[in-house]
Amino acid sequence: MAPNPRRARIFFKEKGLDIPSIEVDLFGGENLKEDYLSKTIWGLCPALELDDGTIISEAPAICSYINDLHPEPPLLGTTPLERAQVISCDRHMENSGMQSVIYAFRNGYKDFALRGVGGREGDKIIPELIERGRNGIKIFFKRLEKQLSNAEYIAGNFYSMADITGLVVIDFAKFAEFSIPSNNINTLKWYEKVASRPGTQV
Ligand SMILES: N[C@@H](CCC(=O)N[C@@H](CS)C(=O)NCC(=O)O)C(=O)O
Repeated sequence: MAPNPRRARIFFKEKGLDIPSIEVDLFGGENLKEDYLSKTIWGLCPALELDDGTIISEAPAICSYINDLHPEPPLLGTTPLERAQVISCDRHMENSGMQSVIYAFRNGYKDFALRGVGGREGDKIIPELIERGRNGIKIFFKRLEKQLSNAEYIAGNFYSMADITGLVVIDFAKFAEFSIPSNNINTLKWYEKVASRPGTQV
């Protein structure tokens, strides 16, 4: 159910690639144990391990690497401007959308009482931040609706990594009991289109 590994899985599937994966038990804290930390000191998933043992962490870095090796279909745009728009929108999906859902979900999740921040231990959850997260999700939905009133997809009139992150954020928001507001017609139309793609069924 973890959203960031899902971003990478969808990206691979959209590229038609079958990349073997190993599940890491985040709820059980496997990502904080020596085995996983010896691969990536940041303790976060996903991480892509190459045949020579090199590790690439951070979903957008993994996607960018794969996109350069397998340019078709293009998921980061086809011109420098499109690429800039995709990266910009992807970051907004993450910083404004994903971060708000994390605040709202994580700070109310008792099993993570001392895991308030991903990838490390010892930070108490802060229930007051739930409200900040919930407010952030509302603002995110409003802004996404506006963004999608200008073009068919989040970064323009082409499907991209930003749509993958947007979809993943919205599916993850269900854990914080949020769904697309019923009068956000542009977002609902967009969601139907991206959620029904064969590549997103992971
Ligand atoms: N910015 C990172 C975020 C990675 C991240 O936060 N991953 C979560 C899973 S969705 C994680 O590994 N959490 C570890 C934890 O909760 O301790 C990315 O793009 O990959």
